[in-house]
Amino acid sequence: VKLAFVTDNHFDEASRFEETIRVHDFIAEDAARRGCEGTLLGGDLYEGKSSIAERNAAVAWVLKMATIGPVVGVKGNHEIDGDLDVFNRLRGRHPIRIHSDPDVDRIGDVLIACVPWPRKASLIAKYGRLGLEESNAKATDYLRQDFRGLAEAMDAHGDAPRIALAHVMIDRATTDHDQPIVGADMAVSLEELGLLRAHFYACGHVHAQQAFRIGDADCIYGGAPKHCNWGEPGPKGYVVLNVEGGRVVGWERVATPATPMALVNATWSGPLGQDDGGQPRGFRDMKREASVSGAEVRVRYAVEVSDRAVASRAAEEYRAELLANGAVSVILEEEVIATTRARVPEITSALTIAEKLSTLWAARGEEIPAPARERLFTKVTALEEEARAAA
Ligand SMILES: [Mn+2]
Repeated sequence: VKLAFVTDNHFDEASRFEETIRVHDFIAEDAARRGCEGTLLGGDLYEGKSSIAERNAAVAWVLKMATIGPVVGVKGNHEIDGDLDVFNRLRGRHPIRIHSDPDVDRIGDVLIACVPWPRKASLIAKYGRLGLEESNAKATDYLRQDFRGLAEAMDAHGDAPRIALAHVMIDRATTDHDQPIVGADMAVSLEELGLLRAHFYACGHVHAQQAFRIGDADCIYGGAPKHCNWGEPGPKGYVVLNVEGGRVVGWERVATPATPMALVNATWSGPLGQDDGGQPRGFRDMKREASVSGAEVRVRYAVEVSDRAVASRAAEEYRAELLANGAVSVILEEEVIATTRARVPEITSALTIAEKLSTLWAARGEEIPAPARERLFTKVTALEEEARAAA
């Protein structure tokens, strides 16, 4: 039997909603075409509390997945308590069950240990009342207790294939640098996950695709099916699991036709900068994380205050060039450099703040018009006197 494993969907009306729907429609069609007979959902179906439009889109997609076989899912850290209950009341062609509590489910003869996002507070509430320090240490013990319990519950079904479906932060996982951490609570180690004694670990939460080993079993992050944030340059997709003869015998990542989000970083080095290596004139240290063709591009460039206007004009030119080279859209973002200069020695010998400012401006070669100079001095002197009075 083949199962589709899809995770970190993030249906979000406020962010590239059309793209999300398009990519999920692709998955529904592709999974059906490949002969998948069930779906595993790894959590974070929503970005936050669901809106009507998000619910409609997510429900429509889950119902599509339920036409090829049962849908079994776990709650992630992004969903609000109770927000997923509606799915368990849906009448699809096949059953739909999303678990907000740890439980063993099954699709055909495949056992699924369902591990929703673990929270310290709910573990403590489930197993006992403790003080804060004691809680932190105990929560991990309780989580292990949950995992052992799920493994034993699967033992009761004999030698069936066992998949762990978990929304968890794995200790040694690397997140894409721009993935915001939401509801960060407790991380689990591969050793702890291993207590589930599964033949395959299908994990959600981290959007970057990666794989680990737990004993003889593969443990993977399915990764998000679309780009959710800038700075997620890696490939996007879902996973097809192949279960035969009572074991997970293979798995394959399927790339989705997700629109890339390419981040370009650069530093403004002045209009006389060298135009080499395809860098637009005036910029240096340019780093592109992905091809800009067909991508939504963000150009983030560092610039000193004094160069903002000229850099902005050059960035606009670069923007036009990227669009001509096939970028879907280009956002320009300037990052003004906070200049930390070496201390000007004369400043220390100047007595008042006004004198210090004059010395600093002179050292930097900055020309401040007399009226502005006067206004600043008046304010600074007032501040200085007030501070002296307070001291
Ligand atoms: Mn998550």
